[in-house]
Amino acid sequence: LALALPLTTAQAPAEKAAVALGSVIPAPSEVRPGGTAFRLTDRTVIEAPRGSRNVAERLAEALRPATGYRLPIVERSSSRKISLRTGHRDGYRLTVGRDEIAISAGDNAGLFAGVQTLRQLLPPAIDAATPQRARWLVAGGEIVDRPRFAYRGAMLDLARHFHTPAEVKRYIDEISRFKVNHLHLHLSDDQGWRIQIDSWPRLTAVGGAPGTGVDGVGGGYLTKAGYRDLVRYAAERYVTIVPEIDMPGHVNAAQVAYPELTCDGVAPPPRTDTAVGYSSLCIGKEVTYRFAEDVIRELAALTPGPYLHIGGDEAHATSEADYVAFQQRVLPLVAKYGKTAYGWNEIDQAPAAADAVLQYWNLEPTVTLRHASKVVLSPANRAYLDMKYTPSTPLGLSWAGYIEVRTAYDWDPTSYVAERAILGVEAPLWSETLRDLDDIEFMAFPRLAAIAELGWSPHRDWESFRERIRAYYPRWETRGVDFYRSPQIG
Ligand code: TNX
Repeated sequence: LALALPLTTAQAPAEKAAVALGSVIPAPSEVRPGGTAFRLTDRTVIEAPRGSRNVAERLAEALRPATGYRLPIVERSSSRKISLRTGHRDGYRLTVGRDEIAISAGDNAGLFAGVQTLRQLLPPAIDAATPQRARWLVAGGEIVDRPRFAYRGAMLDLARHFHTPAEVKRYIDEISRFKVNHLHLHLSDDQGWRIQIDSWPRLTAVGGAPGTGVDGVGGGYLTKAGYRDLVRYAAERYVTIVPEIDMPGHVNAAQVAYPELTCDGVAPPPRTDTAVGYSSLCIGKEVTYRFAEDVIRELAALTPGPYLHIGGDEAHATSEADYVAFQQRVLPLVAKYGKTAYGWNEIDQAPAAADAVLQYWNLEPTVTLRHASKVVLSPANRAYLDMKYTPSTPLGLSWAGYIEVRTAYDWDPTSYVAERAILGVEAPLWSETLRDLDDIEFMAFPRLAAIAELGWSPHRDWESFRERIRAYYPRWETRGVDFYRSPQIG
């Protein structure tokens, strides 16, 4: 299978088909091509210590379908091999020679990142689901790589349209290839409630019923068992799930299920439109805090990761004094159950946000931190994957502008706030207009890859990114990912 890639190594004629060592997204920190290529054959083995068995399995699972090779996982071997090793280092190091591809890293997450690099160094046919005739060459040389920011995130809105666990898993597969290591799930909003809470069962019985969602299309929710399964699946790919329950606004679905959560005790009508900013919990009622604490406690118990997101955005139906009073009581509840509070940038109005992580979604080019000291950047006019690419994009919204691929790529996180305040970057995908996985993929790719590169790579170079994305297209095509073919990429 002769794949005409624009980026090839010019080392030896026999190695022409190898992908250039640096043609990887996100761009690695250091790339040193040289030496002999490695050829993957039916005799190649995967060598890994017992403690890295999970990474070895992910690697084998990535390579077996298209090669048709057995690729046994062993603890020691003198055969030609791909070896995984943990030791002392930040990030990972990948060396390719005639007899061995060696990936070493400080921990399994680092090894997994190295494995994602290796996948992109093989020809695109490696992503096929059935055996392909191909020379599985990897160009010789060395990559030394480490993340710029600890948090590289994506967000999926399950509330406006529910997306099934199978769809979420497919999304995890795709984002983890770009070394994204957090998936934030927006689990409640005015239109629906998507996570089982035992102490408030009507939240899902009513808020997750068929027909809950924008336009009354969809419905559904995650049971606790389904949620735990997602957390485990994500963890096997070194992705931490960050759950979000949005309060004190965006709560209409909860109030439909439990009218006592409104001030007058009257249930509002269910909503299937896309308006925002009209609902609020009742700040003066004690039941509000029983509700918040029960939800936070149950969610914390489902969450092995450090962060619990409590929303806090667009609370236009809550007065500023009430908003601060609410956050002063609720933010500490997150700590009470052992988690770091995380919320949209509005929570910074409350002094209790001092220990919280802010997610910055506003458009102003400067972030002013009043109380918090850590921020995840998601400026809506750069990082929002639900904004249309151009006026003619059939899906998405445009309130924050149009975001072509270059707009998503060409910005510097440190122009918003000092580097030491940045925990990372996240690309949110709100799903008012998105019903299925094809819709999600079309809006996410290639822009998610742009945000992932900003979060990981020390350098940013549009021309280089453009070429690497262009070279990546056959991989999405092979996997049936419905990405947007931007005229900017060519
Ligand atoms: C604003 S940005 C919202 C969401 C909408 C989104 C649509 C933010 C924190 N809240 O409620 O879904 O715009 O782009």
